[in-house]
Amino acid sequence: MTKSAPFPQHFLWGGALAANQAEGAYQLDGKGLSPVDILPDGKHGRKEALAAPLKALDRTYDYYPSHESIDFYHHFKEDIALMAEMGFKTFRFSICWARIFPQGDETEPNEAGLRFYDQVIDECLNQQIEPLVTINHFDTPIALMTTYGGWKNRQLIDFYLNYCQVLFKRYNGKVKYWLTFNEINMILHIPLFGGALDISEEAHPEQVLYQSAHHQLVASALATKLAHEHNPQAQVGCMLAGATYYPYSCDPADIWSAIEANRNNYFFIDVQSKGHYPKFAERFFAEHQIQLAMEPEDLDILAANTVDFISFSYYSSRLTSHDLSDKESTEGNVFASLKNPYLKRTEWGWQIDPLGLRITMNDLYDRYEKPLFIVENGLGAKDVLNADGTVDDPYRIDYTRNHLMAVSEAIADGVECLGYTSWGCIDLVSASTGQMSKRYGFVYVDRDDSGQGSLKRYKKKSFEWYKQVIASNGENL
Ligand code: BGP
Repeated sequence: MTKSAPFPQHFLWGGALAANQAEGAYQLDGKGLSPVDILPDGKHGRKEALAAPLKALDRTYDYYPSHESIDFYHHFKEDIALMAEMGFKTFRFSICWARIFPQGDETEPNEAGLRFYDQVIDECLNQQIEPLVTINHFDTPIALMTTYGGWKNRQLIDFYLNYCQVLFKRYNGKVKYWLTFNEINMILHIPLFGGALDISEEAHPEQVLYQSAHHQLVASALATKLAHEHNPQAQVGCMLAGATYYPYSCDPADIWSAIEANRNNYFFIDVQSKGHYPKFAERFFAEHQIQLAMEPEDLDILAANTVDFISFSYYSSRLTSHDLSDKESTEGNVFASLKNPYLKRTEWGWQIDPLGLRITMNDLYDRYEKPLFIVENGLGAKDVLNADGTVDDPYRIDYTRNHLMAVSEAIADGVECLGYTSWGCIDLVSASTGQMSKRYGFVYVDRDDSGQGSLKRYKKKSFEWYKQVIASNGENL
């Protein structure tokens, strides 16, 4: 199949992992606890623990998937070599805050934690792979939740900036692309991951969530400023759990519901990209009795330090209506969506909508006119490792091909796009289920849902396919 528009010459092809779902080694070399480290898997109370994390801290579970994960901590050389073999131009990974500042609030960093990332970054550079670093991917140290209450506390801005300062200084000249917060809008939906928050006992949860979001938005703006001070060439991006909401029907009430749902998502990027709170926020805050506490300089900080590019994850479009009561919903990337009769679904009920990626890209570009970077996209599936060590995953090839076709269409539409990093390019622990059996990778990792397996890596069929896609710069999809 051929693409419909050429990908730009220096398009950053690659893949993405996150520390909390891949590294393991959860207490090694002085690391403090991260949110995932207190969570069991999906079959043993993950949802409940996410909803009331402070209670989860008092409990002991049989098995914590993140404690070993795929042990990227000890396999990173082998894994980055596999990425290089596929021809990756970039590798998106995150730094675990609790490796650098185990309690989050220390003044001096943990040298052993930094040494790990020195090696990861050097290994990328040795292989001519551009590191794309997420500073905080669902990874605010647990100690900042227990001691300070998480991001609802303004002091976290200072702790975060101290952490950023260490990274920007240490990796100056080595890392050019930074993302300040993974899926910043997720704070509203998974407060533990997004903001180290336990809102289960809060009298007015929405107030807490938006106040915490404000702190993150200020922190993100100040981090952008700091990154540019260290290196004027640095490129700092925001990161959104993207996906346009469609209206269920042409009933104007449905159209309005979709507009509101989309605004709820754009809210964050409006601030990070345009530098101010959107006008619609005023009414939303008033109607929801939300009053943001701000310092006098906050609005200036937001205005002066907007992001250089807009990155986002895309798994599926979403569907909404003014009346949800009589309609069937389906699973998705945390956000609820109605079932779209025009779309097929994955084994986990996530709807498959490549055209939705083109729509989302056009929406984001029309609204912000800044380069986009697709930093997560992929298919979670139950792969089977054959006796001869092969894995046939034509469904993943189809999914990725169709989404890349949509990217090329969006580029032809005039959208600037810096690159594409496939999510979980090497199998890792799923964020929602805490299980290994939801696999995204081009590389299979021998590990099962109970933590058994050799951790040996195997190339799937999609590995060779993606390799030739990159080698042809997207000519051969
Ligand atoms: C995004 C997260 C990722 C990743 C992905 C897939 O929201 O940024 O960390 O996990 O979703 O989700 P899951 O692992 O639940 O299939």
